[in-house]
Formats: sequence, structure tokens, C-alpha cells
Amino acid sequence: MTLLTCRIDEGIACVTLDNPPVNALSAAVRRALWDMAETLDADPDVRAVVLTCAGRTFIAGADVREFGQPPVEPHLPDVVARLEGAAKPWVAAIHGAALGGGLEVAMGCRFRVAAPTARVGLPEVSLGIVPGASGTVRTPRLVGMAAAVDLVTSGRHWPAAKALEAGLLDAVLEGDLTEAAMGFARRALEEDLPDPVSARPLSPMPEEFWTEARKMAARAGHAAPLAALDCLRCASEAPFAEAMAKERETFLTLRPSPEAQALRHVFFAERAAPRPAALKDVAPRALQRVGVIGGGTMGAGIAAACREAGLEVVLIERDDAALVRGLAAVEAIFDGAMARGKLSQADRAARSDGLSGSTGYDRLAEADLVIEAVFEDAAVKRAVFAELGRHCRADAVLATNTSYLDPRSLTEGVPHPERMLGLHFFSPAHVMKLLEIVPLPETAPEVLATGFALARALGKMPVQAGICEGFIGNRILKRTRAEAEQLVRRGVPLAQVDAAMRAYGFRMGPFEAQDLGGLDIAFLQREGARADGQDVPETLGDLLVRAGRKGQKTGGGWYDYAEGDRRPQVSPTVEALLAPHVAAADPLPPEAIAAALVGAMAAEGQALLAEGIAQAPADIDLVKIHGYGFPRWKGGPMFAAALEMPSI
Ligand code: 3H9
Repeated sequence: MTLLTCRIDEGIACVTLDNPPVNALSAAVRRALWDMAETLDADPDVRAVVLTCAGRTFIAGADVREFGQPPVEPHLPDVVARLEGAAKPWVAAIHGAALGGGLEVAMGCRFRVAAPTARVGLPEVSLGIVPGASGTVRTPRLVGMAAAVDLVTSGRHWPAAKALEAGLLDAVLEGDLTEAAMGFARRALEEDLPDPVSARPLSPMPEEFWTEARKMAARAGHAAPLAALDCLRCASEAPFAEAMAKERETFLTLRPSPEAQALRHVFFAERAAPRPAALKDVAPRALQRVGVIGGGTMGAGIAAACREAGLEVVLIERDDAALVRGLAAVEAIFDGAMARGKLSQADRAARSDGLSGSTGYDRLAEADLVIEAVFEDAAVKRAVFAELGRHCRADAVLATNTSYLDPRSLTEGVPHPERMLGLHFFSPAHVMKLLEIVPLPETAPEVLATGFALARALGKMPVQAGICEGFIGNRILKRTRAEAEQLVRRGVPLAQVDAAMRAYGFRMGPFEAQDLGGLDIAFLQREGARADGQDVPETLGDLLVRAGRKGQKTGGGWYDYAEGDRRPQVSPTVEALLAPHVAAADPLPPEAIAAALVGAMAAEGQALLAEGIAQAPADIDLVKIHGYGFPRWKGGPMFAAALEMPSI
């Protein structure tokens, strides 16, 4: 396949790169760009060059699949320098996204123009690396250091308008981008050319600027943003060539690091998850009208998420008062989005327009999908499905949001079992990205495909799970909590367990997290199982709940909390309560605590794989990252355990 094609029109060469799916800079692309610069430099008919890309986007960056292999010449920094040093000025014409190496190529060009919908960014830190082809050295020369620090250390994309204002782009062009860019090139030739970016001046910044920037970059929790900041600082304090050498060295050091490997693993897992190979040829059912049963926290969040995706929503509640509360909860989510500047007044009004409510199931006659999100009680849920069976179309997908109950028992006897599905959202459902999709034995492939299509529409991260108590995520959570209690029983202070998991990268340790969510939910489940005659051993958490300590909402759980203060305080009451069950104090190093808990997660993950509940280790990693705060840069428990214990 020809990667680069070129046509020449009145002295302007139009070079088009076509390397699907995202025009990544493979070794072959780098070679082709280099050779094209040589050819066009030698062509007396060519006065300027426009670089465009075929397909959905401009160059999306280096080819991440090559990162596990030794670098191959020509290296990208040299290609960028070759374009910058070309005898004829190059104009990058950006549509879609110019990311990472793609933006670096554009910065090697003498001009950058873009379609109004284009985005630019240097997302390398989100892959655990730093830009490796002058992103930290050329960017500040175009936009100034403060803006460069923001772009490079956050990894965020900028829309074209912002990039234009900052000086990263020279023009945003309406209409046909290629033609407009050729016109731009012709006009540019009529005036003196600007200096190449590498030749532009850059002043050092005061010490306080770097102190503040380090504080911000450290918040990410992993090495790359801080390393990128060091490169940016070098760019402003050392000559261009020295700064380039520092950036390259940092890039090559970080590229094989465990964090970068982990982030690459997550990158590919996240891209594969929404489109499972097994459903490649299965068309989902159309989705436009959604019914949500239950307007509690979960139902309101699901309704808000569906409205955000443009789906019409009917909320069903059992009586008028509950319906008013439920609708108000959804409206409050819209209000919050508007207050944070995420929704315009007009869009806010449109969100409400597509939301209605009813206390009668007959409103669901035209629904394409109904999601049951009522109280976690099997009898209540069964009654809901019986109603749905009576009122919904035979081809409407009927889903339960249960966290622990067996979807088969909830939907038993409802006609057309092929339309049943588990859709396990996480709270708050309009925020949390994870969606566990749980097919029943009878679920039709197109119904399963509809679950994935819904996830894509809602911008969620879907993972298929088999049926078991707690599916993937909550089953691993249960095992992790048991392991954490086990550490406490053998004498590790619980505050040390929490501190170790925070040091590992979680926002909160397992005990702090239980205090926030409430200890009573899991307690009631265990009590329910005990009432059913199951042998569920007494946990330390049970002791606390029986003593009235259900978490922050009761002023104390594993920790004490002062009135109006969410900071956990070690609790003498808890120490006394647990004393009979806990060995003498026996602290463990934080690494050993984290290894024990992550090891427990991975071991439960292995069991889930063996039972066929989870389909792949990467699915388990996505569940823990998107639903349970596992640090991305550790790659998820399966990845982390395999890295440390390759035999797993
Ligand atoms: C870098 O550039 C380092 C340099 O500074 C220094 C070098 C020396 N490589 O996301 P999608 C695949 S680091 C390889 O679903 P969209 C992806 O796996 C790089 N493959 O599309 C998927 O494959 P498949 C910095 C890549 O339209 C397919 O393309 N750049 C790459 O929703 C479609 O992906 C980035 O981090 C890649 N770089 O979104 C940009 N990118 O079809 C990362 C994608 O087999 N990419 N693939 O499943 C993106 O953000 C999005 O892909 C993009 C398109 C916004 C471009």
C-alpha cells in the first residue's frame, strides 16, 4: 500500500498520508515522510508543501504498538527536524486530531492550519512517557511556558479555537481543508517566512513557577508528568539541542518502564472493550426510548446518563411522591452539570424536555430498552419484571441493574427471555464509567450487542460478566475486604492498611472506602445469606455494624469522624471492639500490604477466569480501574500481578 501520495498544483505539493486507522507514525511512515521531503526539496516545480491525512484523522501519534520494540531509524525527532529544515515550507493541514508525534510533526512544519472541529494534544503522559520528538522543546516556543506546561503535563486535548488563540495553530480554515490549506500556502509564499519553531526564543521562568507546576504535576500519582516538567524546564534553560537530548533520553528511559507498560496495556484494553470480537458481525437493536424503573440514586443517575446520550427517558416510580423525588433527582444532576459549565442553558432545557415520568407501566409500551433499578430486593424486582412482561414490546430489551442477585431468578417466567440482560451500573451512574454487561443463558446475541451499543452511546466502559454473586467487580471487592480484615486480625493496624493502599495509588484505602459507602449494605447481605441458612463467618465489619458503627453517616465506622469533617481519626472504640479478635501489633511494610491485597484481587480474578465469569484478564483490569479506583498506571490487578509474578 502507498503510504504517501503527492500531487502538485501550481507549485504547491499536496502530500497525503494514508495509514489506517489513525495514520500512526510507524517506521514505514517515518521513512516515507523523510523520502518525500528529499524528493520535494529536489523538485524545482515545488514551492511549498501541504501535508494532509486521509481517513478520520490527522496523525494520531507514534505507533504505540512499536513501543515494546527497539527504536528503528529514521527516528521521529530526526524526521521532524528534516521537515523543519526542508528547502520548501511545509504546512500541516489538521483534521480530526493531531496528537503526540502527530502534533510534533506539525510543529516541524513551518505552518499549522486546522479544520474548526480539529483537536490537538500531547497525550504522552497518559501513556507513562514524555513527548519524544520535541513536544517539550518546540511547544513552549510556540505557546509560552505556562500553556505548554498545561498541555504537556495534563495530556489534555485542545480544541482548534483554543490552539489558535494560544499560537499553536496559524489559522483555522472553513470549508474543504486541503483546498483551503493550499490557498493558505500560496498566500504565505507572498510574505517573509516566519522562523522555524526551533529558532524561536524562550525565556527561563522564575523558581516559584516550577514549584507550583511540580505540585500540580505530582497529583497524577505517577512519574511521567513530573519527568515531562523537567524536560520543559530544560527547554527554557538549555540550548535547543541539549533540551532535545534530555527529552529523548527521558522518553527512552520511561518507554519500557512498568508504568508505561501498564498504561499501554490499559490503552489497548480500553479500545478493545467497547467492540468485542465475538459480536463483530451482530447488529444491535435500535435504541431511542428508554424506560428507567426506580428514581433512587441509581435510577436517577442512569436516567441522567441516558439523557446525556440523547435518549428519551421515561422514569417510572411506584407513587406520585416518589416520582416527584426521582424526577427532581435527575433535574438536580442536570443543574449540577450546568453549574459546572458543562451544559448551556439551552442544552439544559433540552435535557428536561426529553425526560418524563409516570406511575404507570403503560408508558413503556413504546420503549426500546427498560432498565430496572429498584431496591435490591428479589421480590420487588420480580414484581417489576412481571409488569414489564405485560406492558413492553416483545422486542424491547429488559435489563436489571442488580448488583448481587441472579438475573435468571428475577426474570423467570417473563415472556421472551432472549431479551433479558443484566446491566450493572456503578454509583453515581452518570459519572462512573464502568458498566458490567451480564447476559443470561437465553440472551440473544443482538440483545447482548445492544448492551454494548448502549455503553458506547453513554461513553461507558463495558465489560461482559457471567452470573455469580457480585459479578466481577463486587466479587473481587468482597475477597479484597476479607484479605484486608485478615491483615488486621494478624496485627496490622487498619490505618496502615489504608495508608499502604493510598501509597499504591488508590484514592482511599479499603476501610476508609467502606466508611464512605456505608458498612451496612454488605452486612445486610451477609445477614440475608445467614437467614437463608448459608454458613457466612462473622466478619470484623459485622462487629462494627452491630455496635451501630455503619460509617461516616453514623459518625463512625472503622474510624471516628468529627462533626462536619470527613477526615478519618483512629478510633479507640474500634480498637477496643476488635481487640479480642486481633493479634498483637505486627506492622508490615506498605509494599507487603499492597502486594497482599493486589494479590488477593488477582487470585479472585484467576478464579473468575477459571469459572468463565470473566472472559479475559484485561476485562478484570478494566473493571477494577473504572469501577473501584485501581490506579491506571499499575495496569489493574491482573497486569500488576503478572508483572511482579510472571508465573500468574
Ligand atoms: C507518541 O506520539 C510519542 C511521541 O511523542 C514520540 C515518539 C518518538 N498507535 O481510539 P480509537 C488504534 S505517543 C497505534 O478507537 P477513535 C486503536 O488501538 C502516542 N494504534 O479511534 C484502534 O485499533 P483497533 C500519542 C493506535 O476514532 C484504532 O486505532 N498518541 C493509536 O475513537 C482506533 O482507535 C495518542 O495517545 C496509536 N497511537 O479515536 C493518541 N491510536 O481498531 C491515541 C489509536 O484495532 N489515540 N490506535 O481497535 C487516540 O486518542 C484516538 O485513537 C483518536 C481516534 C482520538 C486518534
